[in-house]
Formats: sequence, structure tokens, C-alpha cells
Amino acid sequence: MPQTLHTTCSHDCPDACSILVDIEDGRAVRIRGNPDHPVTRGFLCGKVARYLERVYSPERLLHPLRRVGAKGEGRFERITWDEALDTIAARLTAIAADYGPESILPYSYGGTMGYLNGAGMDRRFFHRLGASLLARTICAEAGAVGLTVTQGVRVGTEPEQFRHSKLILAWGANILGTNVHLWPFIVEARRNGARFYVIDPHLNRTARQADWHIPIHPGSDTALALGMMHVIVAEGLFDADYVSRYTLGFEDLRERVKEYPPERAAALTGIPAGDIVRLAREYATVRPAAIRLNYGLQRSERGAMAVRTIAMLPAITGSWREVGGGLQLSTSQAFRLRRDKLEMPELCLRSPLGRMPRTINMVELGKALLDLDAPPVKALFVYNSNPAAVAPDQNRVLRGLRREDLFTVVSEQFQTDTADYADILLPAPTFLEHSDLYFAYGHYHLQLARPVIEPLGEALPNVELFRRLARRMGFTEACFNETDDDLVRTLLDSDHPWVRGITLERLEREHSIRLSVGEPGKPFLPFAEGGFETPSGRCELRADGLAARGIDPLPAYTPPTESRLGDAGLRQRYPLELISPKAAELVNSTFSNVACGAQAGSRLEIHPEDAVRRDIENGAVVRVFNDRGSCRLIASVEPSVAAGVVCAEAVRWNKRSPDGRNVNALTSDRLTDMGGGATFYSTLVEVEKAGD
Ligand SMILES: Nc1nc2c(c(=O)[nH]1)N[C@H]1C(S)=C(S)[C@@H](COP(=O)(O)OP(=O)(O)OC[C@H]3O[C@@H](n4cnc5c(=O)[nH]c(N)nc54)[C@H](O)[C@@H]3O)O[C@H]1N2
Ligand SMILES: Nc1nc2c(c(=O)[nH]1)N[C@H]1C(S)=C(S)[C@@H](COP(=O)(O)OP(=O)(O)OC[C@H]3O[C@@H](n4cnc5c(=O)[nH]c(N)nc54)[C@H](O)[C@@H]3O)O[C@H]1N2
Ligand code: SF4
Ligand SMILES: [Mo]
Repeated sequence: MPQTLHTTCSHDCPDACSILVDIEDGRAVRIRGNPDHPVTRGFLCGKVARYLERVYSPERLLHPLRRVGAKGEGRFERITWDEALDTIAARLTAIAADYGPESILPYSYGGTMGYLNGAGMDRRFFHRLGASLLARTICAEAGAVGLTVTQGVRVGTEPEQFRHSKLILAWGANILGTNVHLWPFIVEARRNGARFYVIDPHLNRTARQADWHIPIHPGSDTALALGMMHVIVAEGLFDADYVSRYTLGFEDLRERVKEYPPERAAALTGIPAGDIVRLAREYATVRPAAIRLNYGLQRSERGAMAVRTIAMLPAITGSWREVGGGLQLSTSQAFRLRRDKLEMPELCLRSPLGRMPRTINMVELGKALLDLDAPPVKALFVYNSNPAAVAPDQNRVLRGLRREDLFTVVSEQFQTDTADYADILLPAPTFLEHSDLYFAYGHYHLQLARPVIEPLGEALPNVELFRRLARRMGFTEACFNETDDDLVRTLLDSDHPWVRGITLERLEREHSIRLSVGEPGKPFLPFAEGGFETPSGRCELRADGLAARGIDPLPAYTPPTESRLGDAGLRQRYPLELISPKAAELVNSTFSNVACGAQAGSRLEIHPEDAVRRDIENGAVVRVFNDRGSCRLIASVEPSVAAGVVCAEAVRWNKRSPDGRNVNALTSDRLTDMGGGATFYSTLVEVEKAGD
């Protein structure tokens, strides 16, 4: 009889699924969604439903390796863990002595959402070392800042409450692709008469299911939101009581939105004025209306402003009062666990540096590796990330990784594009093989997972890797000896009412516990009666904190530099706006090397008008290019994007494409308006038929 064990999906996905795994003779034989979990509800996405193929793939890295070929070539020989750790400790010590510890750069992102293996012992290790700090901005920072300016806190509508909505807007949110466990709640709402609209430049699989798809020019969402507010305010459709009780700056906003009549918003967004009026009226009057905002639209140059502005809508209409109303971008900040005590930034002061180290923005990796001095980056330690594939301005990143004088360590499950550049390559386990505590960014359930199988080969979880490395480096602080359970208890040692009463013992029994947001069993209405965590305690339509920093405290729209209304000179040479949203079959570059993701990221969707003009036929190999580089893709000629927009789902491993590049050869390391985020979707390109 197989034994059934619980775990949690670790991948960078809002759903953080609760999973059941059947084990026979120590081997996982079946994986499925936990039917009792209120959000997972018994199913998994297509990728993780086939996860055992990935776990037991013959390509798994099982032993520490040392490079024997040239950088990037990917040839390695097996070494022992002792040799690996001794080599790393010796090189890091020497580099820190010669160039200062800030010449060491950790690089990690979303390999796992687990607290311990995502940002636990690794942070303590690098803090104690005095390594450069990494600003982890590549995904969500613009949106996080935008949302925080308006709401003060990153919480929102519970997924479970979308079933009560009468109008649902998926705004830059490909729910069926990247957040599939929200979908059944939308289906339920629609069965009860709800309308489902999608605001997205791409007719993605979610938009294909919508009652109304509203294609928008990439990066122009602020103009749409301002146009909607213009209508809502002018027609008196706002909730005057909510506005006066719980918002700040409505009168200033009322003046500002006068500048965005529907006709102007139409010219900026490409959405007909009549549609903007209709959308605004329906949003304000079909109640309750919920917005699922996702991160798509904040990967543009003014992404923070876009999120900041859209987040004003549910306050203006008072939608926060209603079950099935409000907005969700992220739920992550409800998890008020003691991250500070886990990560211990104060260890920086005990490092040889004796002060807080410099911070390097992960979006600018190419720049950091090629241009930085005082000190230069001499060692790069990569885990939970595949920057050779996912970071922008890829050609510069790869040039940096090729530097002979750069010592690179990579901890990975597979030999990714980045792994090819490692001097020392270390084997990491999958989530089936280690303990962790998981928050979520798309729901409010905290989950504990224990290993369901032994680690394969000699794979070591990140926590244990950095524990051992700390010992090798001679770090004697007791914090480096803490067990996984110690770390979980540290995290749970919080007085916040949303977390109080959640213990390791309870998690062990229940696996998944809803935070104490709202009354047990009752919907969580975070802002029904205010409760904004801004400086004023109100929803800040006017943010005086921004004014103090010299930034316009009111929303306003400026087109991205790389867009149809941006830099005209650039636009003349590169007339197409490229977006590279997520593929349903991948999680960023993860799953590129297994069957389910093998084809993902190989196509470029292009409008028939643009294709004809370039003599490109459906299925033709095309070269997409700009000043930063080029990549080859297969043209998919269809009106799934507007003329002037091209879409290439992202991001496959470079080595899976014929020219060894993916779309990030085209994207820039320009930063967003606030938060220092990435601007992947503000990219101008030209496309031509590929020669042979
Ligand atoms: N299957 C799968 N799931 C994933 C991931 C994955 O790679 N694959 N990635 C995970 C990660 S890291 C994240 S951050 C989340 C992200 O989840 P999402 O934010 O949903 O993902 P994206 O595909 O980046 O963007 C969502 C949508 O925004 C659209 N979009 C692009 N530019 C604009 C714009 O200017 N305006 C508007 N209105 N829409 C725009 C895109 O066409 C896309 O359909 O998903 C997570 N889940
Ligand atoms: N063009 C374009 N580029 C993008 C995006 C886009 O939409 N378009 N999206 C951006 C976004 S939103 C994000 S979040 C980033 C994501 O960038 P990354 O976080 O780098 O995402 P992945 O490519 O999934 O790489 C994660 C790696 O971690 C490894 N891993 C998993 N678990 C563990 C573990 O426990 N230990 C160790 N050591 N390794 C582990 C996996 O095998 C995988 O190779 O990409 C960004 N890049
Ligand atoms: S990737 Fe997302 S949808 Fe798929 S199993 Fe993991 S958490 Fe669930
Ligand atoms: Mo992300």
C-alpha cells in the first residue's frame, strides 16, 4: 500500500498548491492536488501534475561538479562535497581578502517560495560575509511600490471571494496561464451571472474565455485607469461616503482626471473612447466588482504608476466594502512572520566590512559584471535562479559570465544556461526532498512541508548548503547551527494578530492554516472600513510622501521610452512593441528541459498586417532584433496581438534555441519609474525573415 504524504508546491506561482504524494518503497509514484485545500481544490497545473518526470529526470544534477571546459561550454567533472566546499571557502576567503567582501555577489530569486530555502541561511551567510546585497527587483518591485504608495500594504481580495463577484476584471493577469486556481472561482461567479473582462495586449488563453477582451497598448494602463476615473467622477458614480471617510486627496484627483477625458485616454491606450466609457460605467455600477491585477503591466517603464493608479479604483467606487469586491495584486504582506529574525541583516555589521554593504540591482547584472568597480564583482554565487536566461540585456550578462577572472558557483537541480558558466556546480533537491514553510502571494494559507522522499544523489537543500559553508568559513555564531525547525519557530515568533496562535505543532498536524485575517470562516475584507497602512492611514489618491521625493503626488501618464508614443527616433528603427509574458507550460525558465515545456517560448505572435509588410508567413523562422541583440523565433501570424505589437511567451532556456539566445537578448536593463524594477515589456524591436 502506498503511503500518502503532504507537501506544498515551491514554485514561483501565486497558487502555492497543497499537494498529496503517494510513496512506494521510498519512491514517489503519484502526485495530485489536495482535494481538501480551499484554494488547490484537488487539481494541479499541467506542469506539476507531471512533476515526477522532472524529479526523476535523468538530467538531474546529483553530485558536485567542477568545470573542465571553457566557461559556457558546460563540461564538468565530478568532485566530492568536501572538495567543493573547501574550494568555495578558499576562493571566497581569498577574494574577500584581496578585493573586500563586497566583491562577492549572491544572486537568487524565485527557484523556491519556501522561507527557509528561499531567503534563510543563505541571507545569514552572505550578511556575515559582508557580501554585496542584492536588490531582488526582477519580478514585482515596481508593482509592490505602486501598491504600497496607494494602499500602504500588499494585501487584497481573497481568491475564495471572487465567486461572489458580478464583474471580474483580469487586468494584465493571465489567470488560466499563471494563476489557474483562481479560475474555478471565476467559473462559479459566471455561473451566477458574473461578467468576465480581460484588459491585455495579448489575446492569451484567459482572454479567449472572456466575455470581453479589451486590447490595450503595452504600458498604457495608467491612461486607461485615469480615463475610467474621469468618467466615474464626472458621472457621479463614485462612493462619496467611502471617499470622504477613507481616502486622501480626492479633490486633487478630481482636478487631475479632468485632463484625461475618454478621447485622450483612447488615443493613449488604443481603446475606443466608447469602450472606456462603457467599462468605467460597468465597473462602477455592476456590483460587486473585483479586479485581479497581476504583474504583467508593471513590467513596463511606468509600471509602478500603473499599479498605483489602478489600485485607486476600488477605493473610489467603495468596492472594498463588498464581499466579492476589491482588488488583488498580492496577498504576501499578510504573512507577518519574522523575516528579519530569519535573515539577520544585522550580521552585516559583524562582517569584516563592519557596515551595511552596497546594494546591486539584480536587473542590472550585466552592468554589474562588466562595468562595476570599487570593488569589481569577483565572485558570483547563484542559487534559485537562472540569470543567463531570465535577466534582461542577455548579451551583456553572458559576456559578464564568460569573464575568466570571475569565480562562479551555481546550485541547481539541472544544468541550466547559468550552470554552464559555473566553476563549481552543486546539486540541489526539488521540493519533494526538503522541509520548508511556505507563504503565498495569491492566497492567505500558510503551509508547512516535510520531505516526502530522500534527496536524490548528493543533493543538498540551500539551508544545509549555507550551514556547511558557514562552518567551512569559520563562522562561529550560533545562528548557523539552527535546525530547520528552529528557523520555522523563529519565523512564527510574531505577535501580529494575523499570525498569532500558529505554531509548528499545529502546522505539523494541519499542514495548511489560514492566517487569522478576518473572523474564522468569514471573508477577509481588508479595507472595508479603511485600514490602509499609508502614512495618512487613508487610501492615498494624493501621496504627499512622493511629493517630498520630488515625484508628482498625483497619478499622471507618460508613455514608456520604448513604446509607440515614446522615443520617436528609436521607434523609427524598431517599430514593434515586444511583450514576453509567461508561458503556461513554464515557470519562467523552469520546465524548459522537460516534456511539458519543450515547445514553450519558441513562437513570436505577429499581426497579419505586420507580417505581410515583412513578407513573413505563418511558421516562418524570423529574426527579432534591436541594438541589444537578436533571437530567432517561429512566426505565428494571427491577430492575437494588435498591429504594432509582437508577443513571445517567455522564457525558454537559451540552449534550447538554435542561436543560443532567448527574448532577453532584446530586453533592456532600464529600470521602472519606482522600485528599480525590470522593464521586460517595454522593448522595441524589428522583425525580419531569418536567412539560413
Ligand atoms: N505557468 C506559469 N505560471 C507562472 C509563471 C510562469 O512563468 N508560468 N511565472 C510566475 C511569476 S514569476 C509571476 S511574477 C507571475 C506573473 O503572473 P502574470 O502577471 O499573470 O504574468 P505575465 O504573463 O507576466 O503577465 C500577465 C499578462 O499581462 C499582459 N501584459 C503585458 N504587458 C501589459 C500591459 O502593458 N498592460 C496590460 N494590461 N497587460 C499587459 C501579458 O500579455 C499577460 O497576459 O506568474 C507566476 N506563475
Ligand atoms: N523576457 C522575460 N524575462 C523574464 C520574465 C518575463 O516575463 N519575460 N519574468 C521575470 C520574472 S517575473 C521573474 S520572477 C524572473 C524569474 O527568474 P528566476 O527566479 O531565475 O526563475 P527560473 O528561471 O524559474 O529559475 C529558478 C531556478 O532555480 C532552480 N531551483 C529551484 N528550486 C531550487 C532550490 O531549492 N535550490 C536551488 N539552488 N535551486 C533551485 C530551478 O531549477 C531554476 O533553474 O524572470 C524574469 N525574466
Ligand atoms: S506551479 Fe502553481 S498551479 Fe502549478 S502546482 Fe505549483 S502552485 Fe500549483
Ligand atoms: Mo515573477
